[in-house]
Amino acid sequence: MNLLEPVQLGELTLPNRIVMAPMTRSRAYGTVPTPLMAEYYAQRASAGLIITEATQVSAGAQGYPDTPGIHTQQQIDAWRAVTGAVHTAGGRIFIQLWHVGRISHSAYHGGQPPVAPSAIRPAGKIYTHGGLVDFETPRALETHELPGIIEDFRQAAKNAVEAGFDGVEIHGANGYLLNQFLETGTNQRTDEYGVSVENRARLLLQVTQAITEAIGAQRVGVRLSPGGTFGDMSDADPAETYRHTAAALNSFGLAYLHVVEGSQDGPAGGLNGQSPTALVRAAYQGTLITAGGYDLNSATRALESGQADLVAFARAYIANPDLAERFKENAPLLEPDPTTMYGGNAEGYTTYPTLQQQAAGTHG
Ligand code: 8OZ
Repeated sequence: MNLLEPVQLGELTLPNRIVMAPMTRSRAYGTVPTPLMAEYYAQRASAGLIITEATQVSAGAQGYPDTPGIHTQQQIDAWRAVTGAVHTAGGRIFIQLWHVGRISHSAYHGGQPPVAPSAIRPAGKIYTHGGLVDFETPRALETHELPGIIEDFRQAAKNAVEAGFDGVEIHGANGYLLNQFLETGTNQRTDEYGVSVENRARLLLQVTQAITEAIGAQRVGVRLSPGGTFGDMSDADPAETYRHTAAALNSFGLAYLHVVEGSQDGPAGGLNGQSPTALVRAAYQGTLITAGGYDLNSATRALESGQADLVAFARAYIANPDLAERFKENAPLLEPDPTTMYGGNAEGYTTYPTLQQQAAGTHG
């Protein structure tokens, strides 16, 4: 098994097992995708699958500057240009559906506090258009508000299909709303969404149920980050939380489950010595994508050992639009410029050359 072998993902046949991982780049126009974003994703169409940057399911779901949404007709129409460009270039693209929960600020919500499972303030600071400020204490969602959150995810998934996406990935990872419900450090609820792992997983599973009913399970993936600490996350027993959650996702017949190996904040922990991917592999019977600092060799080992079925690459895809070709040729990779990661213009976004352009000196 190697990265360049085809794989079936739902009803799609991917030409290789290389996935472009979801990455926030903060280059939307407000919350509307731009033609530059279409160019950026189309440049990366030789990936087996592209997963877009995290995208708000509602206005209230935002927590970073210039991240896109998929809840207005203008956003849907702008995304259609992105999916059209990727398909014309021969690619396949899922959109990552996102609600940030407490990782936000009242500046994004007309002065209202962000919402979360419980009123627990994250440690640290947050970027707003006004600069870096302290996090605020979020407002705990009322039980009767949760059907509205589920409906926002369901409608966003329908909008994604209207916009021409091949599928959606539910963002259950990295400390955002669905992850906040899953873990005990952020969920102190006493209703049917708190205390037991069955209850903490309920919102994620209800969102998954609503979306799979709306657009078909073969077009739906879920991303999890077992033991991750990004977003000031913690859980009393992450091994059990994620074993239960991964096992509960078996029944849907999803296109895939996507596991984050460690996070921007460092390695995952608390999993009884298991890696996040190994823990999920043992509990989940379907197709598994693993992500987190892989290179060609470690990714090949992950496939050969049966740890995962596909491997997602983030940093490598920032600076190497033709990553699949580079892997095929065993060619050196370019390094991303950290100063152009978030926000700005084409520089450090669509300006990284392909191998061919590099050789001809015609680009970048
Ligand atoms: C880094 C900066 C902004 C957002 C994630 C959506 O970690 C993100 C994100 C990461 O999933």
